Amino acid sequence: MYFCEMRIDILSLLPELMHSAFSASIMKRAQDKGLVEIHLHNIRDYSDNKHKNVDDYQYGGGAGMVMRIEPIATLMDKLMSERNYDEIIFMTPDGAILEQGTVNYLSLKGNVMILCGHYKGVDNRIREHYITKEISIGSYVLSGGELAAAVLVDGIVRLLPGVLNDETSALTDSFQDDLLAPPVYTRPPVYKGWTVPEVLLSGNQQKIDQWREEQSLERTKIRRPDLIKKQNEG
Ligand code: 6GU
Repeated sequence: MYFCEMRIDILSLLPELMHSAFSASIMKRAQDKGLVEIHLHNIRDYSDNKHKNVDDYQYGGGAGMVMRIEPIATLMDKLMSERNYDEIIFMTPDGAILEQGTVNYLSLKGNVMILCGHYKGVDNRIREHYITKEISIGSYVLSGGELAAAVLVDGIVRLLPGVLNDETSALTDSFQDDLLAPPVYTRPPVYKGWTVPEVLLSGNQQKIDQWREEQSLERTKIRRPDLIKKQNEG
C-alpha cells in the first residue's frame, strides 16, 4: 500500500459555499480513504477587532471594499508555523488561467494553501509577501473565489493515486494529451432509432482504438483548434 497524503487549507469569508463540493462522491471518498485532508477556515474567526471586520475602504478612494491584511496574515502565520506549505495560492480573476498542467503539478504537492478573494480584492501586501501562485479559472468574473477554489481542488484530488477506482482513467481524460476525449456510448445499442457507431460493437479492439484516436483528433480540430496549435508549437 503506497502512502500519499495531501493537505489542502482553504481560507475564505464564505467557507459554507464549498461544503457540498467536498462532501459527496469522489471528493468525499478521497477524504474518507485518508488520501487528502481538506480544511476550510473562516477568515472572520481571525479578525482582531470586536466587530470582526474583514474588509475596509481602500486607500486612495474608490468604490468597493478591500479584504484587510490582519485577519488573513494572522491565519496564514498560524498555519505556516504548523507545517511548511509548497504553494500558497490566491484565487483571483486576474491570475493565470488554470490549465491541466497546473492541476497535474499541484497534485504532486504535500501541503497547499488556497486563499479565496472577495470584494475588490485583497490588501496587496498579502499577494506580495505570502502568495506564491495566482490562479483564475477563466475569463469571466465570479462573485468570489470559493467556487473557483472548489474547481481547482476537485481537479487536483481526482488525480491523487488511489482516488479513482480505475487508476488509468485520469490518464485518458481530455487535456491530458492536449486532445479532447472521444465520444462514449452505453446500452442499449438502439434507442428511438438512434444507433451506436458500429465499430464500437465490432469487438475489433485495434479498429476501436483507431476510431477513438480519429474522433479525438477530429473533435479537437473543430472544438479546440488552439490545442492543436499548442501541440505543433511543441
Ligand atoms: Cl479565481 N475568482 C473570481 N472572483 N472570479 C473568477 C475567478 C476567480 N476565476 C474566474 N473568474
